[in-house]
Amino acid sequence: MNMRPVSIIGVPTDIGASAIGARMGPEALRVAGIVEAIARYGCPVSDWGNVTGPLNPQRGPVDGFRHLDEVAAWNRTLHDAIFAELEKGSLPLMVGGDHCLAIGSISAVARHCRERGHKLRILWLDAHADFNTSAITPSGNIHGMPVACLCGHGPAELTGIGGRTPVISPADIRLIGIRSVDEGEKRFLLEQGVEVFDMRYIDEVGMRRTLEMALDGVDEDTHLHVSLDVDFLDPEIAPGVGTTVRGGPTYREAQLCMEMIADTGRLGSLDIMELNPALDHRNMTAELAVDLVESLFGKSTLLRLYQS
Ligand code: EXY
Ligand code: MN
Ligand code: MN
Ligand code: MN
Repeated sequence: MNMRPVSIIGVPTDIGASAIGARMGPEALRVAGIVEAIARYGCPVSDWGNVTGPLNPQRGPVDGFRHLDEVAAWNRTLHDAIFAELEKGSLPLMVGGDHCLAIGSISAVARHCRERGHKLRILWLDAHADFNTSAITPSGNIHGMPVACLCGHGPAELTGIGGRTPVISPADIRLIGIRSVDEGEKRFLLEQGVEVFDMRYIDEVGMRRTLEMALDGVDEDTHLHVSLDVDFLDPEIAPGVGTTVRGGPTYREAQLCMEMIADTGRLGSLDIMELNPALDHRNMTAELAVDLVESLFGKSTLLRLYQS
């Protein structure tokens, strides 16, 4: 179970998306009780409020990118905020906000790992691969590009945050739950050798085997970063997101995924992204995300103790 103090950092922006609303995600997660849920499992937790950045100008793409300057500004701020938390020995929990912001959080995590000699493993839980570039994107939306940017494919403003390009190698990341990938993106993923556990794979071998594979090699020197895009979840249980795709993990599959991550004891940082309260029903998606966070922070471990 995690014993590090958890630091919540809200990032109220939808700067990397074309649909607006994810800017309200941090507040919806607070209303759903994210702070209390973590505290319940014995973790010290502080909510540091929200970082700030440029407003969303709602412009169209320029040279294949929507809002590049603004996206870069938010991510630089985030890198600094999250890096400072890691240096204090805290476990940063970024609540978004759209998924382009994982460029900033993971740049900070990768720098921390580099400087402290930790191995890095990223689990990217998403319906999408987020591996587009300006040359192949169908939308110009940078929330469809963060994994590519982190692997060094993107504009210098986004690929070098934290002082080194590429920030990560494809070998550091596992994509899980994927079921919507653009044609050019598919080819690029294959070419770069990114390991993808798509829904077909999960259907065939189950969530348990999938997580065993995705966590293979994680040891006591590993910093485990989880980047949860809530569109990972089936839209029937998680409608509050702008980019729903049918056929995602069920409630129990998602819980098992979180429980197996908790069992490693290596969770070092976490992003919860893309929640769009304007599309939600009675905050149910935020409440589900909080439920999953409880499992990540040891809910099932406690149940097992009671049972034995
Ligand atoms: N692949 C599509 C695009 O690049 O426009 C959709 C990306 C949606 C990204 C969502 C948040 O994960
Ligand atoms: Mn560390
Ligand atoms: Mn995503
Ligand atoms: Mn997604």
